[in-house]
Amino acid sequence: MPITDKQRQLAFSALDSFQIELPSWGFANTGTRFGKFIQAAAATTTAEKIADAGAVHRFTGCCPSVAVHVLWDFPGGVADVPEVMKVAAENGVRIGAINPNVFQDQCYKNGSLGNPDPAVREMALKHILDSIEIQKATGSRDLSLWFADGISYPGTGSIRARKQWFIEGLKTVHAALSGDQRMLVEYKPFEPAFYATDIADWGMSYIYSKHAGPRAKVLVDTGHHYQAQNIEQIVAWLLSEDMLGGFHFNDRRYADDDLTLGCIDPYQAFRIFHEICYFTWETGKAPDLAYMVDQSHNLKNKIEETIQTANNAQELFLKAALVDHEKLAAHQMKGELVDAEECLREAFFTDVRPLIREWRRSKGLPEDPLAAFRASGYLEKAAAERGARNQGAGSSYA
Ligand code: RM4
Ligand code: MN
Ligand code: MN
Repeated sequence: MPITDKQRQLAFSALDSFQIELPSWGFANTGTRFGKFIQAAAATTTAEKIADAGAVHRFTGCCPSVAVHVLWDFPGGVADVPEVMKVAAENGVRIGAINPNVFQDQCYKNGSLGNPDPAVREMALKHILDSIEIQKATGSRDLSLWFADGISYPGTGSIRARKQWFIEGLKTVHAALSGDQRMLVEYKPFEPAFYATDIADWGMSYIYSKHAGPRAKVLVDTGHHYQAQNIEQIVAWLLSEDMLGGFHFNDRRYADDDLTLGCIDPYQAFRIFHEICYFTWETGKAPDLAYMVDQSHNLKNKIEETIQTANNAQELFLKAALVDHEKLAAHQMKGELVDAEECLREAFFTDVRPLIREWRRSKGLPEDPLAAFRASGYLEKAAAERGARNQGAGSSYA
């Protein structure tokens, strides 16, 4: 489809508005539960992770913030904030969502906020409240909550008691927020719990958020659904209820695979973005959402894969922004099914890459971020500096 001036304008403002946050953990040596394949250039320290995220932002121009995990990136708690902020500023990025970690320590075997032991619930709560202090000190808007809580065998816990403990805990968390801070409640159907996860789906996230208070919103991780679930319908519902806070983007084929966004099913991400763009068109205002990546880069080079992710996200968002909404709405109202569906297909199959290249040129960004990154020598330098240390990293599962 030939691009009109109006579309070019629309495309540029869509690209100007679209930013996606990178996870610090996406640059570290990660693996599957069977083992890790160590990369010489992978980041180990928080400073290295932030430097890598900064490199991605320099080449793509659409990833200005980095989500952090408190235990992994702030081992010293709030005392680490000045140093982390300094590194972020040096690398041209800011600190994004703060992710407390209440799933790794030994005490959390039977859960955190849903643990039957009040002392463990208290510990989890304290860690989350400490994380809010980090959130305040870094000026981050979102506290991103994911819980591994649940039970793995029928009868081994009270589902209703655990729900109640969660409600109490989340209310206390909410009460500690101030200013424009929000808390995002992520759901996941299974893993690591394999019988009943305490926040298993969007309905549970919604109910917990409602109990917690108005600053609590639902976080949709695209990998946290059963195969046949209609994610864009969940998105549309949450949007219409003003209960959607943001996303963890990744692609999947089987379960929570954490693959590159768009690599398996680009039409899925497009359909999600379409619901958002359609909502924006209808209401005249873009919803206030945190777009974040949550991927585990185990095989491909981590920085290259992150650049691919950012490129894919931009392309799919732009395609959704180019849907002719007026036309679509008219066809929907008249029940013109084929024409309505064709509106979506027309936009999805438009090659938006030339437009994105034009936009990049206009911003002084490289037209091809991946090629520019490869030509920069960043990877070779990182491998030389970090290689010896990474070689010594443990790679076994057990
Ligand atoms: C979960 C979920 C969370 C992430 C943890 C480590 O599957 O996606 O967002 O923080 O993994
Ligand atoms: Mn996630
Ligand atoms: Mn996940």
